[in-house]
Amino acid sequence: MTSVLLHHFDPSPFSEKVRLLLGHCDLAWGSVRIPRMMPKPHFTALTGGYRKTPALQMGRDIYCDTALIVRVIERLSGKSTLVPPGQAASVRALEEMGDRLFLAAIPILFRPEGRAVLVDQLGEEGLARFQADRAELFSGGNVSRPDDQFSRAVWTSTLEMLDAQLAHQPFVLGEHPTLADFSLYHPIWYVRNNPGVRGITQDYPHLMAWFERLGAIGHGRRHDASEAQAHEIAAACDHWQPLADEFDDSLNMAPGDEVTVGAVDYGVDRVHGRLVHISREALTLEREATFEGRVLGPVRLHFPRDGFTLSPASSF
Ligand SMILES: N[C@@H](CCC(=O)N[C@@H](CS)C(=O)NCC(=O)O)C(=O)O
Repeated sequence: MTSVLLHHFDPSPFSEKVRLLLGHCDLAWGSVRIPRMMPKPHFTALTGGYRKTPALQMGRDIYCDTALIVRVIERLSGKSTLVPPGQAASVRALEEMGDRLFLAAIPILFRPEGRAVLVDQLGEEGLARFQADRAELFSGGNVSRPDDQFSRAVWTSTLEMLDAQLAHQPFVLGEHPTLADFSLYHPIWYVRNNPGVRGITQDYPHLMAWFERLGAIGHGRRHDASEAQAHEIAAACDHWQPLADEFDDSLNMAPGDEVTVGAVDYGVDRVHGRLVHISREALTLEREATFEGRVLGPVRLHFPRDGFTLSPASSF
């Protein structure tokens, strides 16, 4: 099997969602650490400008956004319990709840006690650079940087609901972990990782027991790989990953068309390439990757359809 590489950085909550899932699925994976903020020259050489963390690489195929990455991992692992057939809609809805909870977590990290820890970690100047980078991340999309009011409206009520649900069952949708659990875990992990604000997750005993159960899964069979090695692996690979479904031509676009793809929420930088495939769940385009003048060859980028737009290149 082509090796699986995760491009990520340690404190990244969306990366933790994937790391834990890789552990649960017992897949061997290469950990490629990337910078926490722009510029990320090795990473964007592969992604064509997509900047969000994480991305999953298999040879010359790069999967962007955890909504798609978790489904790629689910298929590789053959674990049908991750999206039980009778609960696919519930799993999807809870994944979206996890995304909202992540947004609600951000202002919590910037409350005075959380901010003090960030200053310890990054220094005042580092934190200022981090905030400027995230202001840029949240510009131009349909989701603006969340504020404290949003956070207070969403955080407590969501944790209360989850705690009540977990009083009846070990995992969010029953006896076994599903993708919903991994999607809801990481925003709580994000807050719990900051000792200044960790306490606000404490008053939910069932939720905390669930959190410990999931955290105990760990990251599984992880080994380190450098960004340069990830480039070598892409350049040396001689095959593509399979594409799902027939080409969906309902968007009046055809394979080979010059297109751009970008997220609609935040981190909306558009990636330019030739259209390869439109399936029910993914958009795939191909582009030539180069790094510091060296040709790495063609790479395919896969994005979820939901949350991304595809446009003819001429319209930009
Ligand atoms: N919808 C994206 C969200 C990913 C996301 O927001 N990741 C954060 C880090 S946890 C990010 O990209 N931050 C900016 C960066 O890493 O440059 C996904 O599910 O992958």
